[in-house]
Amino acid sequence: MSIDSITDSLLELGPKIVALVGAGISKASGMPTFRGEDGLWNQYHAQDLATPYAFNNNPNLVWEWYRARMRILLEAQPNPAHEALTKLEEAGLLIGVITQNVDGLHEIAKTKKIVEVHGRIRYARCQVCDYIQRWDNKEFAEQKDIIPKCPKCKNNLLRPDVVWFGEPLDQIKWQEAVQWINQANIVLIIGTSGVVHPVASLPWLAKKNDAVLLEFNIEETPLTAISDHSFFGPCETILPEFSDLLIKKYIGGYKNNG
Ligand code: BV8
Repeated sequence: MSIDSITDSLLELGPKIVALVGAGISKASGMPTFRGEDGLWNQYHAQDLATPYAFNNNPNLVWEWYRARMRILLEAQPNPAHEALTKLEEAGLLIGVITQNVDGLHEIAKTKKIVEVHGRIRYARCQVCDYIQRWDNKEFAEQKDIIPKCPKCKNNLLRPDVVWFGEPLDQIKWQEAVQWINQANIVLIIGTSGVVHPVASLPWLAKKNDAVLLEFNIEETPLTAISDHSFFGPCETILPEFSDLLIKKYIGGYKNNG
C-alpha cells in the first residue's frame, strides 16, 4: 500500500497516534543501535554491562561504556524522524512518544509528551539516597577510570539513571505508556527490534484494541507479522514523508470536514 492510500484510511479513523520508538530512530543522529551490525552490544554482552550485577561487579567498566556513549551523544542532534514526531504533536495528531531510548533527543526536538520507559542517560543517580544530577558534559564524559561518588551521602556510588536488564521499569512511567496505548487507534512502531520486554508487549496490547500498527524499520522484526503495514527503509527519510503528507491532508481537508 502507498503512503498516500494509507494516510487517507488513517484520516477516516480520526487519528489518535502513539509512537513507540527504539534505537533505530537515533541511528541517523550518530547513536549506534544495540543489536544491529554496528550495535553497542556487538563488542560486549548485555549481561556484561547493562545490569545491576555488572555494575556492582565492575562499576568502572560500566561507567566507561556509558562515558563512551555520552561522548557520542554530546555531538548528536535530533534528526528528521524526531522532528516528524514533534510536527505530528503540534498538528494535534499525536498522544505521545513512548521511547526506549535514553538519549533525550526527543526533548531536544521539542516533543512535549514523552515517556522515557528505560530512563535517561544524561542523568546519574545515587545508588542509595535520592540524589540525582545531570552529567551530560564534556568534563564528566572525558573522565577516565573514575567511579563517581554521591556528593550528598558521600560514600555511595552514582549510577546512570537508566533501567538495566533485570530491573523493573518505573511504574508511573509504565502505567502512562499503557494508558497512551489504550487511547491510541494508530501506533507507529519506529526503529525497534521489538525484543525487549515489557515494552515489546505494547504493540500486542494495541492490536488487541484494534489499533492500526505501522512499522518503520530497515528490516523485518518480530513485530512485522502483526503490523498492518511496514515501511522498510531509513525512518529518517520515510517517517517525515509519511507525517508531512498526513498533516497536510489533515489540516487541508479532513480537519475542516471532520
Ligand atoms: C524487566 C536502558 C522485570 C539501558 C535498556 C525472556 C523473555 C522475555 C523477557 C525477558 C527474558 N529474559 C529476561 C527478560 C526481561 C528483559 C528482556 O526483555 N530481555 C530481552 C533482551 C530478552 N527485560 C528486562 O530486564 C526489563 N525489566 O523485565 O523487569 C522485573 C519486574 C519486577 C522486579 C524485577 C524485575 C528491563 C529492560 C530494559 C533494559 N534497558 N536500555 C541503556 O540504554 O544503557 S534496553 C535497550 O534495548 C535500550 O533501551 C534499547 O532501546 C532497547 C531496545 O532495543 P531497540 O531500541 O529495539 O534497539 P535495537 O538495537 O535492538 O534495534 C534497533 C532497531 O532499529 C533494529 O530493528 C534496526 O533494524 C532498526 N534500525 C536501525 N537503523 C534504522 C532502523 N530502523 C529505521 N530506520 C533506521 N535508520
